Amino acid sequence: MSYILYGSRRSGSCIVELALAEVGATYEFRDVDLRKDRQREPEYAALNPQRKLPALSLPSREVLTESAAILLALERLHPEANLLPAMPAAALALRWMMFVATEIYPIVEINDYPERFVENPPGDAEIMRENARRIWRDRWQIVEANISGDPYLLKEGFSMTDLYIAVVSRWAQQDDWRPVNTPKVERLTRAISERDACAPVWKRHFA
Ligand SMILES: N[C@@H](CCC(=O)N[C@@H](CS)C(=O)NCC(=O)O)C(=O)O
Repeated sequence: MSYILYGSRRSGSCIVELALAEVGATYEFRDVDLRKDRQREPEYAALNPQRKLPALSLPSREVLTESAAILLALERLHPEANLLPAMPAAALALRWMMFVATEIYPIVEINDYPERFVENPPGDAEIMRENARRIWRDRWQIVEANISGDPYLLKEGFSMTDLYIAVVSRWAQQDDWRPVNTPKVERLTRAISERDACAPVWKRHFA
């Protein structure tokens, strides 16, 4: 049996889909349309009580959630795919994947659903969203300053952290800001979008 990925266009499921493509796994994609709030429905909540994407059902039918945990699991399940380099470079890759997963990714909920975080929407929600975007930009500049490779994060070459950076960097409506302020992130993202395994997936999500 193959993997089953629950996802939606341009969302965190794209990170997992890119990793599945990199390891050469077959998978079935089940669309849970975020634009129609399908992740809130009971059927999906039974898979992920947090009602967020992505979720990945493993061939063993264990269901995993949390994008970073899913990538770590895929790395362990498919060691031949080299999603991580050898130590000590792997430690750096993990450091920056967890930075994006824990310090940047959560901000997208404030950007996309600011009304969840304020008592008086819509006025307060807009202020909340603007603050979220400012913090978002500050944190991406930290990532930018720590990209030591070219085009990838590490000078040792590609790692799964590059998939994570490429997808999350597309969010929060920063299309004008990004190229000017984070050119290394842009170069890395372009390289991911052009990798043989990733290109078809990237096109489906971001073309
Ligand atoms: N910590 C989770 C965050 C997942 C997450 O925020 N997913 C977003 C899509 S990119 C989502 O499903 N949002 C819907 C919602 O908040 O209602 C992970 O890394 O997988």
